[in-house]
Amino acid sequence: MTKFKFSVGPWNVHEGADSYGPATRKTIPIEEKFKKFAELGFSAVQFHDDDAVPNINDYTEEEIKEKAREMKQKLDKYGLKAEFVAPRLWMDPHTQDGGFMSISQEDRDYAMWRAYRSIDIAHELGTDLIVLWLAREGTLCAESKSPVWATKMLIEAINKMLEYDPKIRVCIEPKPNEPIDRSICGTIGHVMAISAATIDPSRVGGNLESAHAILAGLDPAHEIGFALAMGKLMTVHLNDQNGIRYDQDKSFGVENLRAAFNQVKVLKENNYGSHGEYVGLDVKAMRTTRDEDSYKHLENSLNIFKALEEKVERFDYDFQKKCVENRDFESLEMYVMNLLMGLA
Ligand code: XLS
Ligand code: MG
Repeated sequence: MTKFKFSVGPWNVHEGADSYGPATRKTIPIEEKFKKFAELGFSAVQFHDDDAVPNINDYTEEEIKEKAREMKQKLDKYGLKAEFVAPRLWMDPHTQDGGFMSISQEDRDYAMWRAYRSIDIAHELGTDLIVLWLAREGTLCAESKSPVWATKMLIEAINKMLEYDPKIRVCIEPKPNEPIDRSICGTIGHVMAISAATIDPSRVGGNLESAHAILAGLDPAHEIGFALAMGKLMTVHLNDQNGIRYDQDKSFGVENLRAAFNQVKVLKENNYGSHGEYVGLDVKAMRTTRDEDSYKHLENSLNIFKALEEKVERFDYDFQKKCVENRDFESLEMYVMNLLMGLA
C-alpha cells in the first residue's frame, strides 16, 4: 500500500482579503512558507507560473528559466519537490474574457505564451505536470461565444501544449462556475471527454477538487472514482464546502465528514499515489484567522485526513460484504456512522 505524499500551494497561506474586504494578515515570504510546509510534513509545492517567477510579463524566456532555477534552489534547500505549475490565466488584463477561449486572438496568444512559459518553468522545477484551472474559460453572457467553438479552442490549446513539449502532462482542474458564470469544462466528466479529444489522451487528465464537485452538485468521492476508473486522476485538491455557494476552500472534512471519509477510502482502496501522485490540498484560512494561526487550517486538514485514513484501515470489509449480500444498507450505513463517531 503506497504511503500518501502531500502537496500544497503558497496561495493556501494568504492574507485573508476577499471580494468584500481587505487583507487581515501580513504577507509571509514564500521561502518562509516552504520552511513551514516542510516542517508540517508536505513533500511538494504546487505553483502558479507567477508564484515561481513573479512579474513574469517583465522577462524574456531565458530570464524566466533562470528565475525558475533560482526558485528550484529554494525548494532544494527544504527538501521539497515541485508538484505542478499552473498558468494563472485570470489576473492579467489579457485574460479578462478568459485565455484559451477569449474572443480576442491577441488574448488567446497571450494565454498560450503563459502556458508555454509554465512548461518551461515546470522543466526547471523538475516536474512534468501542468494544471489548468479554467477560471475564466466560459461565458459571462451566454450569447457572447459559442460553446462549440469555445470547447474546440480548449482542445486546440491543449494540443499546442502537447506539441510544444513531448513529455509534458496536462491536468485540467474542473469547476462549474466562479469567477466565470457558465464554465465550458465544469466537471471531471467533461475533463475525460476533452482528454479523449486531444492528440494524446494519455497525457491529459484531471485534478478533482472536493469543493468544485460539491459546487456542481456532485459527490467528490464518486468524481475521484470516475477519474481513477479512466486512469486519469493526476492529482487532487482536497478541501471542503458548505453547500452550493461561493468557493470556500474550507479545511478538508470540516463540513462533510462522511464525504471526506469516502474520498480517503476511494483513494486508498485504489492505491492512489503508486505512480507518484500527490494528495494536494487547496484550503484557505478563515478571514478571521490571526497571523499567528496562519497555518492551522493546513495542520487541521492533514490531521483530519490521517484520522480518516486510520478509520479506512479499520473498515470491516467482511461486515460490508455481509450487508451487501443481504441488501442491508441500513446496517452498513449505521456501521459507517458509528465508525466515524468513534463507536465502532
Ligand atoms: C482553484 C485552483 C486555484 C489554484 C490552482 O481551485 O486550484 O486554487 O490557482 O490553479
Ligand atoms: Mg483548486
